[in-house]
Amino acid sequence: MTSTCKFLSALLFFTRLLSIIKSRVYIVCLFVFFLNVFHSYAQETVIPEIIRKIPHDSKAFTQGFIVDEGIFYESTGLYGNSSLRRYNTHSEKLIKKISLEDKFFAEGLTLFNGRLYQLTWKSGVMFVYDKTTFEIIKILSYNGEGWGLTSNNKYLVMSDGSNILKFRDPNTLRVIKSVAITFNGLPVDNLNELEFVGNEIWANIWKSDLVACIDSATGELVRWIDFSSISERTGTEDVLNGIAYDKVEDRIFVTGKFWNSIYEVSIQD
Ligand SMILES: [Ca+2]
Repeated sequence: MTSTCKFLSALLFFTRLLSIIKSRVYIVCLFVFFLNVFHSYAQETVIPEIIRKIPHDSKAFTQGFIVDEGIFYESTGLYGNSSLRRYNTHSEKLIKKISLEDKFFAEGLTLFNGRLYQLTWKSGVMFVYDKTTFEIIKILSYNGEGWGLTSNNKYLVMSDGSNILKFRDPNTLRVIKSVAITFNGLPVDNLNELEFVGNEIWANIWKSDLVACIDSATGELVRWIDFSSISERTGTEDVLNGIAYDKVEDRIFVTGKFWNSIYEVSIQD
């Protein structure tokens, strides 16, 4: 959104100057300045294209979303309605679902070393499940809130609603490093659902249709993806909150809380 604001601010600034400056030289210089700002905006923001739509349970309060071997795994939230579920990439019909105790509000979900890891919002509890049976193998604990979760072959990466991503040891949850995400020098808060896509971490920004693409090595925000053209958002709750990457077939899927569809999308680099 910062890019959009910058673009609109630049347009307004440019228009005002045109109205008060009569010199053609200045006008030409200002026009070149405006083109540079527009070029920067266009470079930093990418618009996705829909490849296909897949039905999604419109009662699912999506908090975590992954895909593995043609199977979606989804974590849904809310007290008294949190779950872990599995279904294939052609239908929302559930293959397996378990419900969490009413006291837990489920959050992010990832797959690491053949096990599913599921966060909870304010309980400081992370459940570790057998991927096939959904049996709880162990329960880990952490301080602070749990929002989004993803992993590579070494770390779990967690968000907590701030602009900080924490890289944690998968066995102990010890914080190995914390990275502050900024854009144009300003913190990018409300980092939520996460997904490793190659060497990048994609993070959707709570209550927006924007996804920040972050270099996982440096923490640099390399570009935005603006999903407003496909978002089913009508208010502040039904926001985009599911990003799943199929690294075998290089496919991206997105969905949101209470959305009717999962969208397989194409993103141009
Ligand atoms: Ca995800």
